[in-house]
Amino acid sequence: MRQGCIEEYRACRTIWLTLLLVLAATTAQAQEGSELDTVSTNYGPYVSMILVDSFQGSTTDLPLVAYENLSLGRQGLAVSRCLDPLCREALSQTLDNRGSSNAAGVYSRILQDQAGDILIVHLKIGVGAALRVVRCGFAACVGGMGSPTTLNSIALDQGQAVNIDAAIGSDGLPVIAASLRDGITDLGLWVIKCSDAVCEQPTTQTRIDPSRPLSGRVIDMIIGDSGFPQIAFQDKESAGSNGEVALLSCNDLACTGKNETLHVLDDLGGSNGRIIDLKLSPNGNPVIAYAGLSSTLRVIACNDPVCAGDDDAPNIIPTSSPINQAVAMDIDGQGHPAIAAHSQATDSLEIIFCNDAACAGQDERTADLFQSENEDIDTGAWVDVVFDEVDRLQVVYQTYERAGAGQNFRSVYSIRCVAEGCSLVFSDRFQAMP
Ligand SMILES: [Ca+2]
Ligand SMILES: [Ca+2]
Ligand SMILES: [Ca+2]
Repeated sequence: MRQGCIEEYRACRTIWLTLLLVLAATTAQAQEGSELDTVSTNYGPYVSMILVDSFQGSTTDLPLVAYENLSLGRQGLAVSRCLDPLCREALSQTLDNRGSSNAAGVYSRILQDQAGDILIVHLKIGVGAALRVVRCGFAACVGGMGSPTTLNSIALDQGQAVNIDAAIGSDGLPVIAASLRDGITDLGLWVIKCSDAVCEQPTTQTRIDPSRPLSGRVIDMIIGDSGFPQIAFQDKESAGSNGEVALLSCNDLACTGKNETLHVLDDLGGSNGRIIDLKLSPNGNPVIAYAGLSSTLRVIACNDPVCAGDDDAPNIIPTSSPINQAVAMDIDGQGHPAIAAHSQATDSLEIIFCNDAACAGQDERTADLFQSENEDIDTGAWVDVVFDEVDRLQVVYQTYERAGAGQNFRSVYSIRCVAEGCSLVFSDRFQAMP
């Protein structure tokens, strides 16, 4: 019978299907997706993902993921390129070594420009701190041939960057939002506009509001419908406050002239890092997801392009645990957001699909909740999400195993989700089998 199944696949299809589903379910519990870099043992803070074409152009949904690698001999900004949409196979490489600095790959943001080249902006911190730009021809970025990779440090007029985000401007050149600090002096939110593809030529550096030196420890930047930068950030007045969610809408490529539009929208929860995500809805209006007061997950879907008029109120999305470390959002073809949100209290990651454009009505759907029974395992403190062309949500997230003093194991997993659940990726996995 068993031999017959192997020889007569079709005749035993049901048995094979059952076996495969059992295997897939077992694998799902153990792995919760595909691990991106199986050689490294400690990697994955600051994950940032885009979806790219295959070399042959046959698919357009291959994850390309930037992160910090902390593994011995591989420390620095690293990239994993998935060779299939489910990342069953991936190539990984450290692109910018830590060198003499304390860390590299911090707050990395990966982007693809109109020509298809890959741009990664990240920080080296501590000794040898620098705001770094890495550019590679897509094919050359990981494991392929092509134009050489360019590495560059951006010369800052003042201070050092402590948080950043980046976008490709409507002129095709990079623009960076940064929170700067000079020693113990906070310099607030800045916009750094490059005049060439790798920011080698002098850049335009604009301090947004000198009276708000604590602003910008939380940042997310996009290019708005106007073609100019829009930045959702933590606008902070005093050291003890949580700060507020503010949206800066620039009226030029570099946010110069002290004539940008600023609207303050809501209180922000107390964390630093990437707990705010800004995207454009299909109608061109900003949508902002963030952790608000009392660690509530909130979404503001603005009813105009700059969130003006004091009528852009947040909706609170019920979550299983308080949200306070990482929030990542993308918007599907219908304009409905999906959000990955991390809870420090329970070390868990919740994947939520909204059933309307503003996540209103407290009736959003949790597709999955990644939570280990082992209290030493933290899931999703760094996470990124991107919808593919058919509105499946690609998720990359870090798991962190605290295994005692000096024994930390971090990994990045990729999984694909729809509103009905993340386990549905395994039906893709089955269909993809010969
Ligand atoms: Ca301006
Ligand atoms: Ca409004
Ligand atoms: Ca709803």
